[in-house]
Parts: sequence; structure tokens; C-alpha cells
Amino acid sequence: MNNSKIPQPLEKTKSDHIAFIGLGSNLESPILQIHQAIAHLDQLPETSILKQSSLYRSAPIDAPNQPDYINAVVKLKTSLLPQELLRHLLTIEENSGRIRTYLNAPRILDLDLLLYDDLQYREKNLMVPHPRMHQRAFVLQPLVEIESNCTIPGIGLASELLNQCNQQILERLA
Ligand code: PH2
Ligand code: MG
Ligand code: MG
Repeated sequence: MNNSKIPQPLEKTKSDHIAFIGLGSNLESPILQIHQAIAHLDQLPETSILKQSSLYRSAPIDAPNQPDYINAVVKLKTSLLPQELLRHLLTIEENSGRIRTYLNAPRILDLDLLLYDDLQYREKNLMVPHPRMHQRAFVLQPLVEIESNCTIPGIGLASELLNQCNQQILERLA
């Protein structure tokens, strides 16, 4: 008979999750802003970047008379919970100098929590999947670049949704 006891961990181990973050900027050297933001995401506690997409340039959607946007998507491994991750994203946005004015105003840095495992979450301050991501080529194209078989929970295959956005023109930067 084996009387040995299984050791109990002192703390409950936090488990790893997969999250996708959409990055966007159309003010104050957008390409630089995106590179800096990716570096800051990689420095978050309990978090590391698994993949990052190319950068893409596109005209602003639902926001006329603004500079073009630069967008990208990164895939993270994290043991932060969705609300913790959101808090960190807002802090990185604030530290970039972003000032919140009106809806869809031009911005130095936008960090959107797009996906978190297969979570479907609807609260006032956080919606996952991001509620408009499935209609936006500037999110779907970089997402499909790094995760070709990606499914948006409750919506469908990202690659098929991207085909429906073919009138939105994106330029992939070298
Ligand atoms: N973000 C918006 C509104 N419109 N258009 C592009 N091309 N890229 C964006 O990141 C973007 C936008 C609000 O978040
Ligand atoms: Mg956004
Ligand atoms: Mg945002």
C-alpha cells in the first residue's frame, strides 16, 4: 500500500490563458506607438507574447477626416484574468499619452482585448469577443495572419468573416 501523500501547493496555481490584443494608432508616430506598445505588453506580469502580426495601414473606419491608422494584433499567453488584463491595457494606453474625448476620436494608442480563450463576456466595461472585430478587416487580417484557423466564439471563422470585408483596403507594411 502506498501511504505517501500528494503534496498540496501552498497557493492555487493560476493557469495560462490565450488572449489576442488588437493595437491601433493614428496620432504621434503611429508605427513607433505600436512597436512601443508591443514591448510594454511583453513586460506585463504573468504574460508573454507568443506571436505578433505585421503592421497594417488603413483608412479610418467609422471616423471620417482622420489620419490613417496603423494596426496589428498580438497573441499573448497570460495568467491575468480578463479584468486584470483590461486594467493593464488601459494603463499602457494612458502612459502613451492617450486622452479620451469622443467616440472614435483619433488616438495615440488603442489596445482592445479581442479574444480570451473561448470566453463570451458582456459587461459594460468589457465585452469579449470585441463587439465589432468581426466586421473590421484591420482586426481580422492581422488576426488571421497569426492564427489562420481562429474562431470568434459565437460568431464564426475569422478567415470567412474577413472575406466579407473585402471592400476595406489594407496595406501591409514591410
Ligand atoms: N479604430 C477605431 C475606429 N476606426 N479604423 C481603422 N482603420 N483602424 C482602427 O484601429 C480604428 C478605426 C476605434 O477604435
Ligand atoms: Mg478600438
Ligand atoms: Mg479601445
